[in-house]
Amino acid sequence: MNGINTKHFETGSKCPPIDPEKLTVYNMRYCPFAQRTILVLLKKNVPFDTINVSLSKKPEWFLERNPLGKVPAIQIGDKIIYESMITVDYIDRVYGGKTLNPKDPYQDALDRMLIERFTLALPPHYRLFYGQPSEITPEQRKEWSQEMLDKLYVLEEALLERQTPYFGGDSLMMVDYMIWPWFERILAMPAFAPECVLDPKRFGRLVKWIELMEQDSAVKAYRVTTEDFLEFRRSKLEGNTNYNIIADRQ
Ligand SMILES: N[C@@H](CCC(=O)N[C@@H](CS)C(=O)NCC(=O)O)C(=O)O
Repeated sequence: MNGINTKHFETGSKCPPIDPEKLTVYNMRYCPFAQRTILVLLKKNVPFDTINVSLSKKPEWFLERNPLGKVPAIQIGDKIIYESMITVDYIDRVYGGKTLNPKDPYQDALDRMLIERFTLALPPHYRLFYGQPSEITPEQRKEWSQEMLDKLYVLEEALLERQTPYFGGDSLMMVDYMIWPWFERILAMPAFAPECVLDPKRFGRLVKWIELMEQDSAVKAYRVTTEDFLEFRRSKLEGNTNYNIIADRQ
């Protein structure tokens, strides 16, 4: 019924019918947090419907379901769960298929701490991605790019320490999916911040990890192209965010 590339519902819209037997994701096609949830659903082959919502004109019924007003949220019957990490843990526990969280509690804790440390790279990333280019001096751009790359170095160190191709070990696990969405966006950054290139001399393991992740079927199924990210960014910077770039092409 409601696919991942459907149009985004806005304020004043009517909520589409919800199948009580099926999981529904409240999503926004360009949200990296919601992407975490979708990747886990795809990987575990959980059937789901998607309701895409506009975040600049949020439907009233969406705010009733998630008082934080953020995507992702999931609904199964009367149950509503929000916050990306909470949704993926729930899905991993409740649905069959490959278990993505590590069974060992210490490994699980190490993975979660790594995700927290990775998020320190996000403030400079967002400043560069959504800051008005006319208000960012070349010096600031270089400084923030450097800051982002320096904070990402924790990931290179983790792969070195773990001596495995994925953060989750020899196969792709939850920690990999929790980090991945921002890399699709980081790969689009050199178009407007040429300093934001992951130099394989410094980030050899991370670059190989990106190549492996790009082969994953869930990642491929939901991937947004660099061109579409740049188009989304352009529309947002112009103050008229276009959530329906992909939907309008369907
Ligand atoms: N901590 C939340 C963050 C989710 C989030 O910030 N989502 C953004 C879109 S990428 C959002 O819904 N923003 C709408 C708003 O803050 O009003 C999570 O992990 O799910």
